[in-house]
Order: sequence, then C-alpha cells, then structure tokens
Amino acid sequence: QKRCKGVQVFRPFVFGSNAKLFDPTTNPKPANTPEDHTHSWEVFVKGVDDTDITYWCKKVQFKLHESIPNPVRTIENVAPGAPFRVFETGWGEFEIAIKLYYVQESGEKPQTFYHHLRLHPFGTTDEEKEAMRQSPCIKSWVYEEQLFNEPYDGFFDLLTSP
Ligand code: SLL
Repeated sequence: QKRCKGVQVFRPFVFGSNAKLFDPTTNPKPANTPEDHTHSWEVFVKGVDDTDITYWCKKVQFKLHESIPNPVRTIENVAPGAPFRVFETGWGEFEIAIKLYYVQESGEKPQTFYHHLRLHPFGTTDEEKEAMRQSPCIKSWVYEEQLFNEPYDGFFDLLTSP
C-alpha cells in the first residue's frame, strides 16, 4: 500500500451534547427513571449538517461516568448521515471520552476527543447565559476537523469519491 505523499485531507465533523431538564409538560420523565435524575441528554458524533461520515469513521466509543450502568458504549453500523449517539438520563455533568475508530482502509489508530457534558446554562456573557436559560435545550457542540495526513492510496480514493 502506497501513501499519497504530501497530501492532507480534512473532513469536518461535530461532536457534543444536547440536554433537557425534565418537565411534566415539555419533557416528561420516562417510567422507571431514578428519582434523582433531573435531565435527559444525548452525546453524539456526526457530520456537519448531518452529512455522512461513515466512509471514514466506522465506530465510536463513548466512555461515560462510572456512576452510569455500562459506562462504555460502542456505537457502530449507523446509517449514512445518521449520528453516532447515546441517550441517557442523569443528574450531573462530567467529562466524556469519545474514541473515534476509522475505517480499516485508513490504517489509522483510534483517536480520543474529550467532551464536557453540559446540563446547565453556561456561557461567557450574561446575554449568552440568559439565552440558554430561555432555551429548552442546552447544546454544547464542538466543530472539529479530522486530518488524514498522507493517506493510503485506497483510502484517498474512499475519501474523495463522491
Ligand atoms: C459531579 N463529577 O459530582 C460529577 C459527577 C456524575 C453524574 C457526575 C448518574 C446517572 C445514573 C449521573 O448523572 N452521574 O445514575 O445513571 O457532579
């Protein structure tokens, strides 16, 4: 297998979380949810504007807080354009390790990103915080670019075929 010398390919993606406070009318607590859980949330990895990333990202492992049952969640075989994601409920914020596994043709080792799960309004200015307080959903999204440096010929074809 030959590498494409001097070639760098970037692929944008998004990772992050969405969280909602339980509320009897807008976000009712599902049956059997533990008493102390205050929020429902999801953590995800996906393409920008839900574009497909499955041609380079094959699998994502989310490592949640140890207080959560089965904290290591592995998501694969998602439909093209669908997010890799985990839904949960809970009461606290914590750091999530998000490990991306690349398609076999890439020859790339998995890479870990870190995301702080946000349940509560945050922001640097009062305006930002107030806007979040008004919003039904606390979004914390990070836009990233995956760099493939001198990809193998076969992987380059995968990355660049329409
Ligand atoms: C804190 N450092 O103390 C954090 C830890 C852990 C959050 C937060 C448990 C959910 C479950 C849950 O929400 N843990 O029991 O399934 O704030």
